[in-house]
Amino acid sequence: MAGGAAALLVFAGLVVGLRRARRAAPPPKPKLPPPAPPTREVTPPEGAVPVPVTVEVPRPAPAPPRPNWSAGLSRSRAGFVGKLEGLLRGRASLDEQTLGEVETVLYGADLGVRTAGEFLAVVRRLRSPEEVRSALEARAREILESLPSSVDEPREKPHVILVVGVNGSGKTTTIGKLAARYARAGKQVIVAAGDTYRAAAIDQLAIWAERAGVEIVKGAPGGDPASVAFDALKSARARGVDVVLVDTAGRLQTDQGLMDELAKIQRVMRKELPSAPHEVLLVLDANTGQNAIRQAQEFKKAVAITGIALTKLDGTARGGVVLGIAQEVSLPVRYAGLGESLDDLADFDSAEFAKALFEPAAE
Ligand SMILES: Nc1nc2c(ncn2[C@@H]2O[C@H](COP(=O)(O)OP(=O)(O)OP(=O)(O)O)[C@@H](O)[C@H]2O)c(=O)[nH]1
Ligand SMILES: [Mg+2]
Repeated sequence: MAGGAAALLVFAGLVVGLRRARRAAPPPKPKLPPPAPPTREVTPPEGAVPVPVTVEVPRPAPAPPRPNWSAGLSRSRAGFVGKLEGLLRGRASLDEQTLGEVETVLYGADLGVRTAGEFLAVVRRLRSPEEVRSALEARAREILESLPSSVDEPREKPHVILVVGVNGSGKTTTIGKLAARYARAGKQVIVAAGDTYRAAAIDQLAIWAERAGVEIVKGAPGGDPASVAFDALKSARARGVDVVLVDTAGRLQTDQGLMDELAKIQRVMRKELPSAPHEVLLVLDANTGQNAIRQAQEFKKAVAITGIALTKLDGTARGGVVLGIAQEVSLPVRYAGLGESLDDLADFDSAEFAKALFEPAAE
């Protein structure tokens, strides 16, 4: 009996010992993920203004092949400059009859009446037909170089570019090309699919974003373009993105409802970033000739356009419209579309443009 009790005591002692041992050496804890950062309020409290981060204005990398202005403007050169050349060839002097013919050519070109009038005044002051070409080239250059550039001051980050224009002018294509140039300059870019009217427009921008290697922020088709722009800005600010390019649906300058929508997009963006947009790029199709001047005048009334991207200069004889836009609307032409592929967007160069437009035709 005493032996059985001793065995029981030993067993009980063993159980207690084991329990103590377990308590002393707890099992290894499962590995936990690192603690989550404390959640931050992303929506600023009512009335608070986000702290601005001021940076140098990001620059897109240069267009990779040097733009061939001469080839790009060959059809425009054949237009009014070719006609002028034809009529002046073999004339001994700038007599009244010749000046009358020069006047007809100038006013029939897509220069706008102001530029046509100035060019005529320049020609009237000359002594011989041989001086016409270089005198007009010099005046064209002066007109283009006198335009103000308003985007050189340091701005808040991200640099926001709102892209507007009539249907089919080349907005989405220009955004794709610009996004690629900013990305090549080492900038982080978001494109915002603010054309929510057509699902195909969102898909088209997504294809350009992929080609350019940049991110896209989309909304639902039929959604509010202003909220897509707002979301893109919020996301860009949260992640330190450098450039936001906002696509918009094409709209006729005569459609007041749609023009008001542009102002709304601008207002809503300013709730997130009060200085946005830093650039409003009006995309004009050079083929539309003088109508492009009217478009610029009307868009300017709805939003503060800072510059123009003139597209399809490669396929038109109406490149002279650049001068009309510059003079009658007083807006700088920033970019020139010289083709349909990713690399076909050049910085507008006044000197190259004027030179190519007035270049003598190859004999
Ligand atoms: N040749 C040439 N074609 C261009 C240029 N820029 C755009 N295009 C063409 O013009 C057409 C319309 O371009 P989009 O970028 O879709 O124009 P959009 O302004 O976005 O059009 P919507 O969104 O419908 O208003 C496309 O076929 C482009 O390839 C250019 O510089 N040169
Ligand atoms: Mg588009």
